[in-house]
Parts: sequence; C-alpha cells; structure tokens
Amino acid sequence: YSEEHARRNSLLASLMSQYLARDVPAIQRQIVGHVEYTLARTRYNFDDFGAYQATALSVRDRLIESWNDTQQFFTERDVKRVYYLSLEFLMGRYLTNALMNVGINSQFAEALQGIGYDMERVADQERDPGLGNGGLGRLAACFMDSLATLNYPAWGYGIRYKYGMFFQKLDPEGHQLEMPDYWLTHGNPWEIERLDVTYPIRFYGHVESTGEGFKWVGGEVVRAVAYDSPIPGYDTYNTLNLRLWSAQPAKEFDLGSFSRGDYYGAVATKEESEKISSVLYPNDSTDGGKELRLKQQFFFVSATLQDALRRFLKHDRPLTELPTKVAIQLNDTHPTIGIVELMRQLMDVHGLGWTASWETVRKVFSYTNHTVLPEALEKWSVGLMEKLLPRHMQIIYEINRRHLATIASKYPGDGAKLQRMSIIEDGYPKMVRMANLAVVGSHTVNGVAAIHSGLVATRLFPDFAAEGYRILNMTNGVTPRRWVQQANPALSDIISRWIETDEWVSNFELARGLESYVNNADMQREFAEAKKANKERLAAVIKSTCGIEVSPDALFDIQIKRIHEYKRQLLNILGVIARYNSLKRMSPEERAKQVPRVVIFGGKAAAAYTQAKHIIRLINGVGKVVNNDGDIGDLLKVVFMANYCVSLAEVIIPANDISEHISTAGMEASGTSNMKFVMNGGLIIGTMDGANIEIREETEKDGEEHMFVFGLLTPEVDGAREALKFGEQKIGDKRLAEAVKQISSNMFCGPETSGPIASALQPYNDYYLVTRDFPSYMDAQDRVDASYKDQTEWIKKCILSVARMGKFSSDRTIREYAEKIWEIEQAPFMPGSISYKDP
Ligand code: 4GP
Repeated sequence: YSEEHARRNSLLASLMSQYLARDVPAIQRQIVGHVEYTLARTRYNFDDFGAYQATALSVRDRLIESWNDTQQFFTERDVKRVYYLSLEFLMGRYLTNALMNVGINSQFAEALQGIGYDMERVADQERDPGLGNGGLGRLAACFMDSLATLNYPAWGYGIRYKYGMFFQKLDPEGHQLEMPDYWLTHGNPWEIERLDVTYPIRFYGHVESTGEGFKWVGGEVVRAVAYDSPIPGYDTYNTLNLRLWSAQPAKEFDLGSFSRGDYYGAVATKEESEKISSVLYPNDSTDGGKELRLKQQFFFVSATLQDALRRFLKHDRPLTELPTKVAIQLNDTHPTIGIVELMRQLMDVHGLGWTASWETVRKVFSYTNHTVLPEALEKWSVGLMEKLLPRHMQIIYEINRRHLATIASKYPGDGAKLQRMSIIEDGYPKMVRMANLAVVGSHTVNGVAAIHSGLVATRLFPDFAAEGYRILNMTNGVTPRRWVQQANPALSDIISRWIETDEWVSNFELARGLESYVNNADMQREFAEAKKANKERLAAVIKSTCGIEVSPDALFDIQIKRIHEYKRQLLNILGVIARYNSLKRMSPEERAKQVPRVVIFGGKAAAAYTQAKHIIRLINGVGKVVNNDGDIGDLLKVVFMANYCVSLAEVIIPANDISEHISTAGMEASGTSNMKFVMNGGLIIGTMDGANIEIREETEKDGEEHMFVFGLLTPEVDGAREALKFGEQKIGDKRLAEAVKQISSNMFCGPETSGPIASALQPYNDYYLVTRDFPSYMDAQDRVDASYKDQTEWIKKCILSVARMGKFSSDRTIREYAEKIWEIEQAPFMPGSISYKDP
C-alpha cells in the first residue's frame, strides 16, 4: 500500500474513534447533534420520543461501523456463511438490547440523565416491531442474537412488512378486536434503506425454449429493495445483518398503458406491487389471500438468492463450489420455493446443467419443521403455481419425476408409497406439497425438541426416514441476553454476585454455580426479594392496563402463547372455574388457609380462528365474575393482558411463580417460553410434551419434583381419543361437570360463546382431550398449592431450576446447527486485519 493510503486510513480511523468515543460528554454531543441536525428539532425542547430517536440514532452510528468492518472481514476471509431464511422475525425492541450487547448501557443512561431524560422512559418509546406470529418468529430472533454473539458469519433474510401482527384490543365484553399495526408510523431508526441493493422479481409470464435451455419471460416485474438492521452480538465486535425486503414498483414503466391514455390505471398497477410486502399473514388461518402469500414467499426468496449468488460470485469460481461457502436454512416450509428458484437461477441464468445444479442445491439447503399439525404443512394448487411461477412448476415436475423414478425402481409396484412420497398430491385440484419438496431438496431436516424430531421422522416423513433422509433433532433455545440479563436485572445481579462472574450471560452453563448456594439463607432471601419486586412491577402494569388490582403476595400463574385449542387455554380456565367453585363452598376459616392466586393469560387468536376467539371471551367472562366476587377477594384473580408481544413478555415472564405449558401430548413441537419462565426462577405445570420433557430431565435429579407433570403421554393419545368418541358420554369428573354446566347456563358469557365451548367439551367432540386430562391437571394444581406453602422449599426448587437451564441457551442450539448442519466456523473480527483497498 502507498504511504498516502496508510496515512488516509489512519486519519479515517482516528476521526471515527473520536466521533464514537464512549465517555458521557461524547455521547451527549452525539445525541444532541442528532436532535438538532437529523431530527431538525431544537436541542432546547424535545420530548421523550425525540430523545429516543436521537439515542437510537447515536447507538446505530456505533453499530454501523462494526457492522461494516464485520462484513468486510467476512468477505476478505472468504468465510462460509449461513443464510437464515424466515418469513418472520419477532425481534422485540432494539435499544436496550443493543446498548447491553455493546456494553454501553450505563454510559448512555448517565448521558441521558445529565440532559434531563430517564433511560427507562426513553426506551419505552420504542414501538415493538411485530413481524412474526409467535414461536417460530421469536426463535429466529434469538438465533440472530446467538449467531452474532458466537461470531458466526450469518445473515437473516425476511420481509419488511408494513403491517406486522395485528394489535389486539378487547371490547368491553372481552371479545378480541384486531387493529392494524402500522408500526412504521414514526419511522424506524434501526433500519437503513439500501436503494443500491435491489433486485427484479418476476411473476406470471411464460416459459420460452431457447434451444439451449429455458427462459422465463413476460409477466410482471417488481423490485425488491433491501432494508438492513445491524444485529450486535454480546461482548464482541462482530455485528451481523438482518436484511428485510420491501416491494416497490419496478423502474420500467408500462409505456403501453400511458400511450393508451390510461395514466391512472398504470399508476394503480404500480401501487399493486407494494402490496406484496404489506402485511404479515397469521399462521393459523387457512383460507384467503393464498396467491399473495405465495407471492410473498417467492419475492423474498428470489431476492435473497440473487443477493447470495452476487456475493458468492465476487470471487471468481464455479457455482458448484457454492456449498463450500453457503448454507441456507429454511425456517419452516415458507421459503421452500427457494429450492426451485436456486435450481432456476443456476440453470437458466448461470447455465449449469440439471445434475450439477441439483447436487449443488441439495448440499446448500436444510429445513426446520416447527409443527406436526397437518394444516401447517403448506400446499399450493398446481394451477396457481403454474400461473404465478410457470418455470418453477416445470422444474418441480422434473424434480418429482426423477425422485419418484428412484423410489419406483427400488419398490416396484408400490403405488401407495409413490403417492405418499410424491411432491405432487393427486386430487382435485392437484397440489404441490411444500414439505415433501423441502425434504427432497435438503440435505438435512430437523425438528425442534427431541420428542418432536422423533415424530417428524415417524409420523410426518416415515417413508423418507426409511430411505435414509437425514432427520436430526436440534432442541430449541432462547437467548439469556434478552430473556434474563435485560428482562430481569434483579435476578441477573444475584447470579453474577453469587457465582462471582457475569460470564453466564454468554455461557449459561455457568449458572450451575448457583447450586452450591441453594441452602444459603441469604441467597434464598435475595432470590425471594427479587421475585417479589418483579411481581410488583407486573402488578403495576396490570393495574394500569387492565384496571385490576392484584396482590404481589399471591402465586402468579401464567399462560402466555398463541391462543390455540391444542395449547389448551380452555383446560386452564376450566381449572380456574373449579377453583372458584371450591373456594365459594369453603368456610372463611378454610379459605384463610388457601394459597391466593393470580391467573394471567396473554396471547392472540388468529382473526379467522373462531373457537380460539371464543376462548378469549370465556376467559374474560370468568374474570369478570371472579374478580368482582366479594367472597373471593385476593384469593383468586383472573387477568387477560391484551396485545401480548415481546416487550410485554419481558415484564410478565420474570414475575412468574408457575407457568402453564399444557398442550395435548405430541402437539407442541417444543415451546420456548417454557425455557424463559424457568430461567427466570419459576416452575412449570405441564404435560410431557415438547421441550418440557427435556427441561424436566435437566432440572430434576433423584426424585425431586420441580415440574408439576400431568396428563396422557403421546403414545396414549390416539387410543384415548377413540375411547372418548365411543365411550361413556357423560363427563365423569364432578368439578368439570359443574363448570361445563355453568358455562352452558351462560354464567360467564352469552350463548354465542358458551354454546361452541360446551359443545367442544362433549367427550365425543373432545379432540384435544381436555376432559380426559382434567382430573390429573387438578391433581397437579393441588401439588402446586401444597408446595408453594413451604416457601423455603419452593425457592430452593426455583434456584436449582435456574441453575440447571444451561442447555436451553440458544447459544448451545446455534453451535449444534453450525457443527452438524451448516458446517460453518466462528470468525471473530480481528482489529487491523482488513485492508480497505485503495479507492
Ligand atoms: C412453533 C411451535 O408451535 C413451538 O412449539 C416451537 O417452540 C416454535 O415453533 C419454535 O420452534 N411453531 C410456529 C409455527 O410458530 O408457526 O408453526
């Protein structure tokens, strides 16, 4: 390098470090500078929201530098990258997370304090970007945090929806109302619009044979524009990128319609293209808007693959080497069309032959399944696919032809097997099975907890498993940064002091050190005080948002998750009704001996999921009766917290004594809030389902009861359903019979709700086995009450559980994916290692 080049680089570096100094006055200069020059508000007068924007921009400045350096570093090292493709990223708020990961939280708090602002109130101004439905989207967010923290070369790719998950309100009767969530109203300081990173995306049109191959032409073209958000890791310089695509009209105008004088028509067509990235689809409604959803999937996948190939081709090398530099993870079947799109790009754009393309594709892709519910395994009609993506439909037919030929030669005459394994499902209409396509086009398939991965192999894809398709388990995890360090400062402080290090934040196995102090009275007292403070914090939020007064001395019993019949919020509320009835019958002396409870619900029902909405209405109806009953007082309260979202979870979870994970066995793939709750010092009441099983394995030693387990086991479920359907049709349990009778008599809500609920509780209708598991659920609740009475023993159980949750850090999960599926290596940034070539 020239001397001039070196001089210039070192000047640039020092300018940057002056601008980004970490001392309080430098931070204040930066914040006030953004107020005045970026926001164009006067520095003498700005509100909390202005302070939030300026603070966010100041933090973002810092991330951009490390982010640019990280990308440059990865490029110069030519590392293998993983691309995490997901239609959902439920990131939660950025500000606190970024400050804590970068380690400048206290400096920023002091800086704000000095100019008259309170950090907590400032942070509270941030809108929660709800770009996900639930578990799968939040998992993607935890994964981004772990990938960055562990210095893996990774990118997240998804869609920048204008409207995220709907905003949930309750009407005065307790029905769910859905409001559009236009989360960008006040802008998003964390994203950077990349007008220089755009790709054309085609839809419709037709296929032409060119003699040398095929070409997809005509139709409509829209433009995908990148919006990037930096993802800082904890205690590392590495900063990753989450790239979300937004749809815009393509540049070329349709001159035809202009010359016909149809100016407004032409503009309207352009507007249409923006709809592609308008709205996040709810995951559990099946009908409507199908075409737009498939468009979304293809749109983001095609843009992502064009982007990844461009990056790969910066180095001059054959595309068959792609698998040595690129791994692509499909988060559920949603991005599966990517398998076909990569085939198309390799063959039709880059001229690779079929065999080389297919081998390459299969080495690049892997697929995660997140649910065994059959309605979630996507299918698209062949007709729609042919119309929207004609070239892709051709390729799918060819993939299927070759795939079935292999099977047929091995099992001659076994038509049933061919039917089961086919990517195309016969019928009217014929359908493309995206899950089978994902399996056939991937080198590895994984489930998200041990029991679930077993079911993926034995129930979803048994024929594929028998053919040696690789099906692994990758038990989910959650990031201890957001879910313990940030959400629960009181507990974090206790852990750090007792184990004498804060390294547990990036190595949660170290929390095991708490075990040796479990009998220490000071430790127990501190633990109890922290819990009490967290419960007070939640009680204040309940008071202000729901207007209900709850006592922080009561046992806090929490169920927060999407409202779904298999998750059985109905079982929980039936238990509440039974508890209420039993309290009502007690004498005042007896009542005084009971453990007071606050039962807290949160979660959204898909707008089209009627039964789930009835359940919400019932919960609120029960709440109204119970909360206003003078006999009951603090002994029982029922609270439904509206608009459950990541930031609300951060307040709710640390306050749990008990959390409910009570799905019908075999139906909850993993669950991840179960992990968060236990890490925050609470115990679980649950079925032997999903990750509950592994949590129990880790936290219970030698006959301890740290999890209140009840209910049928997975292998018993089918038989029990049959038995209910054809057996005794009266509800046997007296408490349950009474509750159902009360519901039917419209004691809690009108007939439009109580009718469908009571009907679902007829044994012959009871697909989710609520009535079957009810008695053992009540027994487990009795054990909870009995245990809670001995507070010292209870706290000991909680401490031991926290200490034993190391396995459930998403850091462990990501390491497993990196080693067993992606084959990527950690690449921590090394200062002074990048050359920044002469411009
Ligand atoms: C969820 C599963 O229901 C949940 O058990 C699991 O923990 C989570 O994925 C992450 O793996 N599934 C979805 C979905 O969110 O949309 O299918």
